[in-house]
Amino acid sequence: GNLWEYDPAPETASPKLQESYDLFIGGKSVKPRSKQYFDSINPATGLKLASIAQADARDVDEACEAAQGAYDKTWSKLAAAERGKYLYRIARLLQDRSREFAVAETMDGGKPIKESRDFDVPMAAAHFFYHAGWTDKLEYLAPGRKVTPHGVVGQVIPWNFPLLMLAWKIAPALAAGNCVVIKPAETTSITAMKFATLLQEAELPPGVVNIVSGFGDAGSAIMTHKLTKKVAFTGSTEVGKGIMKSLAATDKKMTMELGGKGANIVLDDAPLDQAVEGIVNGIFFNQGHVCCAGSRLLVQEGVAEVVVEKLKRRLATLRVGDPMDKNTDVGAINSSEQLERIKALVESGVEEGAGMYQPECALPEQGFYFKPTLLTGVTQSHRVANEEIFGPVLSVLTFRTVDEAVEKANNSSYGLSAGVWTDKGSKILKLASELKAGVVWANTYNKFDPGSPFGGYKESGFGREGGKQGLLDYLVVG
Ligand code: TXE
Repeated sequence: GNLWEYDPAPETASPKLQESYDLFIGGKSVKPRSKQYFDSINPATGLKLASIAQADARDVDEACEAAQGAYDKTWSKLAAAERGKYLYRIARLLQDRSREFAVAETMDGGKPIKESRDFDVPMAAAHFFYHAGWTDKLEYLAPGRKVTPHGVVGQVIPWNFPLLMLAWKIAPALAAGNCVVIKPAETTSITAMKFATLLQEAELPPGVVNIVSGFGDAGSAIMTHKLTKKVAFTGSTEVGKGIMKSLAATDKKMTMELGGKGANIVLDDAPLDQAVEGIVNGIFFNQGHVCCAGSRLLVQEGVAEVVVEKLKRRLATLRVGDPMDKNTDVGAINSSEQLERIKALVESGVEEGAGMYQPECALPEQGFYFKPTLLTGVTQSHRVANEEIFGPVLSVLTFRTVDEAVEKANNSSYGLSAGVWTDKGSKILKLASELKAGVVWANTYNKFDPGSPFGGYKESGFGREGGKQGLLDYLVVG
């Protein structure tokens, strides 16, 4: 029944991985000037999957020139509805190749195949479908005003939703009439480079989208290039702040989607079994590599003990291991570096006095894995109550009154997401208006739609992605 679900022919199921992937500039596969390649690792095994071209500033320059050329000569000359045709075509091709993309995404990034299959790939297609419909309706975004594209936009994305972040960035940029230079994260370039072949199949005019793989220096070259008039970044708050500094003296438009420390608030009148499912989904979805993860559980004192007991029992039933197994709930940690970060933060929690619970489960011997973890008795001064862990680790705090819940939830440098579990609509409305978070879910968690703007308060960033607001961030409103 879901429009985005689509069963492709079985022969497209193979991920068809190449030994190496080059850059995608001006509609063609291009070798990096430096001739350097780096390894993409399968986090489920720790073994190499493919070699990835390492772009430097020279390649980025070429990509920006190609984007500007395509913008001037082709893309800005097309009738708006023609742009829409390309976006629809991209959406359909993603559906046709959905198994191939899902398998490649899971092998390269470590997320459970059921998530790539049922979430990442269909949502990526959904983003192109949604934005395709906007291309010839942009005037309704700002009635009576002139709306024009920026020209070339530069985009840098992280490794937690490699294909989906690519879609979140490219679809609105193209719908608004811009051309793109984008860099995937270094641990997850494969689906981005596969997407390049999909763009060729869609016969998107050369240069409209350029995809350059590489490290932070290439990302920085995109952000600071004179031709990128608008830049969009998703990644760590630290790198985001560095980019903002480097662009302080320019007139570039910026949007930043940075870290988070989402509070999932359970009131004593909540349906507790439903809440426990939502808490588990909120923090263990994608191994907790989610900027809007519900990584802080705030539970009302009267039900804290029973909620923690229910959570422990539920954690014991999570299947942790091979991401390619259809039954796996928690897959591999994206990289050994991320695994080390998670371990260090969990150790700090225990040193600062938190209780730790992990279910008994055997982890695969090879690869990067971390058990689903509860840290109980966490207080606001603990590092694990404040810092983004970006792993399958839930910090549990308690509160007495609804006002105290709001106070604790808002006591964070971040403000991306929050969840509320209660039986009372009036409490939902009160909390939704008082929580300083870009998205507040009520009696659910991690629900997304291309029409819903997504973005943060405070150090979680600024600008919105998705919906009308997201499109406006890719346009100049005159
Ligand atoms: O992020 P980086 P990392 C958080 C999360 C994680 C931590 C570190 O807590 O543990 O950040 O992850 C590119 N100019 N998040 O080190 O470095 C980089 O190549 C331009 C939360 O992987 O921010 C990659 O493509 N670009 C976050 C992208 O930035 C630069 C998602 C993200 O990498 C750059 C990811 C530079 N100077 C991490 N340096 C979320 N909110 O979803 C690096 N990059």
